[in-house]
Amino acid sequence: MDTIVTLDVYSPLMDQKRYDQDDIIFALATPWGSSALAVVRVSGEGCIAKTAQIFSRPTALLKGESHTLVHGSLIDPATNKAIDEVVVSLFKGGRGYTGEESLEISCHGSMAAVETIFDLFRGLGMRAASPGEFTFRAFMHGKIDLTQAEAVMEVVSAQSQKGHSLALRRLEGDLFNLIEGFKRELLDLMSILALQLDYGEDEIEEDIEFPTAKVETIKGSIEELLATYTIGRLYSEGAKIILAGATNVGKSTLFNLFLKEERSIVSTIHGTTRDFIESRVNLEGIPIRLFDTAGLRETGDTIEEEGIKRTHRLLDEGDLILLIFDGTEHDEESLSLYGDLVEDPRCIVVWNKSDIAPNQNFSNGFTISAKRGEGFKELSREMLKRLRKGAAALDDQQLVIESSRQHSELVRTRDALERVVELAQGGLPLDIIASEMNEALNGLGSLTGEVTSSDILETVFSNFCVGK
Ligand SMILES: Nc1nc2c(ncn2[C@@H]2O[C@H](COP(=O)(O)OP(=O)(O)O)[C@@H](O)[C@H]2O)c(=O)[nH]1
Ligand SMILES: [Mg+2]
Repeated sequence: MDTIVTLDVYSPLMDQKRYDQDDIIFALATPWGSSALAVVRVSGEGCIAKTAQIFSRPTALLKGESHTLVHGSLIDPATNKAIDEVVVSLFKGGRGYTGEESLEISCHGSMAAVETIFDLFRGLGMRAASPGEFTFRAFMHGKIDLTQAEAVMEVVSAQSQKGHSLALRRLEGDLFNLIEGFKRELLDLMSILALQLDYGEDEIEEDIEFPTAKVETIKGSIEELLATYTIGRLYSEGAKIILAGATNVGKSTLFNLFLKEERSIVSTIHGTTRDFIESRVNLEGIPIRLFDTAGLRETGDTIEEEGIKRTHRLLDEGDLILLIFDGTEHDEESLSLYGDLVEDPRCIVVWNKSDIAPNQNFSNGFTISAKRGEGFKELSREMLKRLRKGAAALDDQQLVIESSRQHSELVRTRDALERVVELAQGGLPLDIIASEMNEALNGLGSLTGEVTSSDILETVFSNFCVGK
C-alpha cells in the first residue's frame, strides 16, 4: 500500500525525540507485574546485532532465519552472568510488525529480570519506546493505514467479544478497502472534470454531463457508514444502566439477576443498599456498567442521604434508567411521584414481584419477577432496543466505525460531496466543483492517513499503550 505521509522532519513528534525512527526501541509488550512469562519487543535496524552482544549464542541470532525461534540466555557483560533463559523470535528483512528488523524476547515474568534487561538495552544505545511507537513505525513503513493503526488500539481495549470482532475487521483492512473504493470512484469522476477543464467545454464535441447521480451514490454509501458510528461506539464504549426506585422494591435482587450471582445484599430491611454498587455485565456483546443504587426515600440517616444524593448524580449520567416499583404496593398513581423521570426517554418502568402480585395490568412498563426471572427476557430485549436507538442488530460481517476522528473525516467528505451536487445542479463552473471534489478526496485521504499532519498522528498514537 502506498502511504504518502506529509510528516515534516521538524514536526513536534520529532522535536520531542519520541518517535525518532532511526533509534532502536524496546518495550515490555505484556503487563507490568509478576507472571509466568513476559515478552519484550525490540525494533529498529541493527537491533539483532546489538542484542547478539548480550546473548549466549550470538551466531544463532545473526545467522538465524526470519520467523524462527532461538533459545539461549541473556548475559550481563559486566559480570558475565546469565540474567535469564529466553526464547527470541526473529523478524528480519523488514518483516516485523513495524516493517523493520525486530525481535521479541520471551523471558520469565520477573520484573527484576525485565528491568535488568532494559538496563542492558540502554547500555547498548537503545531507548524505551513511546506509547504506540511500534504501531507508528508500522504505519510509517506503509504496513498498515491509519484506520488499521486505530484498530490495533481498539482490538487491545475491546471490552466484549463483539467489540473485539468488530475492531478485528477494521484491523484486517476492511475499512481501508472500503474507503479506497470510494476514493477510486471519486478519482474517476475527477478525470472527467479534468478533461473538460483541460480542453474547455467548447472544444469537446459532446458536452459531457456531470455525473451527479454517481456522486449521490457515493455520498449515500458514506452516510451508511456514518450511521454505524452510534452502534460502533456502543459496542466499544458500552453504556451505563442505573437501577433506581424506592427502597425494598427489588433493585438489588434485579441487579443480582443481571450478574447471575449474589453480589448486592438483598433484605427486607428498608435502606439496606446505602451507597451504589457497580458491576460490569455484558448485554449481547454490549459492555454494560450496571449500578445498584440506594433507594429513593426521605431518611434521617446521613450516610443513606449521601447515597441518595449519589443516586441522583448517577441518574444524570445513565444511558438507561430502570425505574423499579413493587407491584404489590404500588399502582400507576405511584408514577406521579417520579414525574420527570418517568417522562425521561432513557427511563423504563419496571413492575417487580409479579409472582406475588397477581392480575396486575399496568398500562406502562414491564412486569417482572426479579426473584424468579419471569419477564426478564422481555425487559432485556427492550433495553437492547433502547440502547441501539433504532439501529439494526449487528451481524458479524458488518463494518462499523467507532473513532470520532474517522467520523469527522467522513462528515467532512459527505459535506463536500453535498456541495458538489448542489454546485453541479446550479450549473456552476467546473473548477469550483473540482475544488469541492478535492476537498472530499482530502477527507478520505486523511481518514486512511495517506495525507495527514503530524499533530493528527500524535493524537492517534499517543493514546496507545506502551509496547504496541
Ligand atoms: N416475591 C418476590 N420478592 C421479591 C422480588 N424481588 C425482591 N423481592 C424481595 O423484596 C425484598 C427487597 O429486595 P431488595 O432487592 O433488597 O430490594 P431493594 O431495596 O430495592 O434493593 C427482599 O426481601 C426480596 O427478597 C420478587 O420478584 N418477588
Ligand atoms: Mg438494595
